[in-house]
Order: sequence, then C-alpha cells, then structure tokens
Amino acid sequence: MRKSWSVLLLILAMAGFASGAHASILFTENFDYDAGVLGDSSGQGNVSGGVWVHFSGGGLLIECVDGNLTYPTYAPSNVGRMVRIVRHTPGATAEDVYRQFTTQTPGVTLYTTFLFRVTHDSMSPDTSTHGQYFTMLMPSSSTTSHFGRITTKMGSTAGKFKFGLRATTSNSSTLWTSGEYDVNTTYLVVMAYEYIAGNTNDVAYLWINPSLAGPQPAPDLSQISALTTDPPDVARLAIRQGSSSGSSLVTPAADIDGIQVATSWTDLTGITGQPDRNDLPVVLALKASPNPAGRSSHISFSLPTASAVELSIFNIAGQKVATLAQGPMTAGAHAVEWKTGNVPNGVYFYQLQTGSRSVSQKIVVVK
Ligand SMILES: [Ca+2]
Ligand SMILES: [Ca+2]
Repeated sequence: MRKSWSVLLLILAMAGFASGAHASILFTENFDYDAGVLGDSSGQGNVSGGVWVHFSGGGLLIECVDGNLTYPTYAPSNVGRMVRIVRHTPGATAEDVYRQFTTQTPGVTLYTTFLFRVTHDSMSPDTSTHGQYFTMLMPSSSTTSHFGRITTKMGSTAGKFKFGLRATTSNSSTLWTSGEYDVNTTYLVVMAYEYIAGNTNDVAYLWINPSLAGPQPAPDLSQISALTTDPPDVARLAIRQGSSSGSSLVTPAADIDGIQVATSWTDLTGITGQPDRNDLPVVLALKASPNPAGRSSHISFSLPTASAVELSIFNIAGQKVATLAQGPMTAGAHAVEWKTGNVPNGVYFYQLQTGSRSVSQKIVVVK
C-alpha cells in the first residue's frame, strides 16, 4: 500500500472514531475484567475499576466470574467474563450496582440488550404480582427512581420461568410473558424505554429472543408509564439482587453478559470488545465501506500497536463464513477487501480479534 493511502486511511479512521461513529451506542459491556467483586465499595474490591458502582446492599455480592454467555444471532462474543447474580434467601442482604452513561433527556428511546441465563429455579412464585426485578434504568441523580424494570418469577411448571416488565414503580401492575422460559438456557433480552417529554407518556417495551437482523419487531410486552412527573434524565443501568423479608420474593441465581445500551434498534448487534477500560489496547474505527456491500467491501481499521490479528466474517447463526486476515500486522491503518463471493444476501458480522480483544460490527450484503 502506498504511504499516502496509509496516511489517508489513518486520517479517515481517526476522523470516524473522533466524530462518534458509534455515538448512538452508549456503552458495551463484556465484563472484560478480572474475576472478583464487580462493584462493591466497602473493601471487597471492584474489578471494574469503578466502572460499576455499588449503591445498595452487601453481603451477597455481584461478581465477575469465568465464562461467557453466547447466543446464535448476537455478534460472536467470547470476551472477558460474565456477571453472576447469586440466589439468596428472602430478606438476605444482597448487592446492587449501576453503570453510568451519557445523560439522556426526553426525545430518545433507550435500548438495553443483554444475554441472560437463570441457573436455579428457586425464585418468586408464579402467584407473585411483581416478582423480583434484576435490572432497570435510573436517573443520574437517584438510585430509587426506576424505569423499565425487568423481573422474573417461576412458571407454571418446574424448571420454567416468566419474564415481567414494569414501566415504573408508579405502575400498579407488572406485565408477564405468556410464554415460559427454561432455566439453564441463555436468552437475548431487549428492553426499550421510550422517553417522551411530558408526564405519564413514556413507554417501556420488552422482547425475548427478537431478531436483530431486521427492523424493530412488535414487542412481547409494552406498558405506558404511570409516572406523574417525568424523570429528570436517564443515565444509569443497574443490576440488582432483590428480596422481600418474610416472603419468597427473590431474584434467582442468574448470569448476565454482553450488555449494550444504545439509542436505536439497528445498533443492537452485540458489538463486542468496545473498550471497557482505558488501559487496554483498542482497535480504532473498525469500519466497512461500502455497507451495504455488493460484490465486495473494504474493511478498515487502525491498530495502536503491532498486533497478531484475525479478521473474520460470521453469519447471523454465528458460523464463520470467511477469514480475511490472520497473523501479525504493523501498527497503523489497514484495509482488507471482502469479496462476498457466493454468500447469500443478508446480515453478517465482521469481527477483528487482537489478543484477548474482539470488536464486531454488522454488515449487510445486497447483491
Ligand atoms: Ca463476556
Ligand atoms: Ca414522559
């Protein structure tokens, strides 16, 4: 490659990065941390380096543990570890943590997606009104105002459970999925919170195992907020362990991985390996052009240091369909052509792996 092209590509790559090519993705979390306590602030450590903030409870802690959750139509993820919520007895003290993101004001829809696996069938009974919630959004200034609570309770038979959605604590009912889901199975969960100026008009939506490949599908559940004063802003995603004293209302043992918070449905690709910490090398500006691709597309990226890389293409079933580059590469800008050949039209992911880091993006093929 001529030097002028290298410089141009580097400039383009840096410009794309600096101008917020992924501005609508507020954060991606693969739990690329050491094993240990995720967010506790009272001496047990904080493997996230303060990215996750302890705000309530103690005793049973939310921990980063070995292993990853995967789901076929989510971008291939094998990055870092996953987080574990520990099942606990009613009334027990357990930890709650949040991760803060850029403050959002009315006029946006916040999409939260993650992989979720219940690992024990002891949880709130099917007769429970609200079950116990394990994740929600919060404002920048409060940990007691909650939007888009996602909750679980047992199903009608052993080994099954239901997902619930409650738009806000002002809503008297929790809506429940008609379908029942299996313990020890990984599900793709998407919750959207449509944040509209004015009171009692926000809407929460929930999808279980939606297709991310096309336009936003009809939700499994939706509920209009009954909140009579609009939230001042939305800026935190919480993971929470809940229990009510004297009852059996508890969050189940569960694992969570691959969290993404974005402001559009089309960004929910399961993009992995976005920098969780500043001290790890990152890949800048992974981009395909043109996208949608016809007969070919050029995939460009910039390496901050010389690295062994692997650039691969996956279909939405998570099967590798091409390896475009494999081996050592110099620091700086690179571009690799993908000749789409005889792959069918559809959605694919291009993934760049450097050491323990992996970054994926969506590409559409239309020939
Ligand atoms: Ca992970
Ligand atoms: Ca509103």
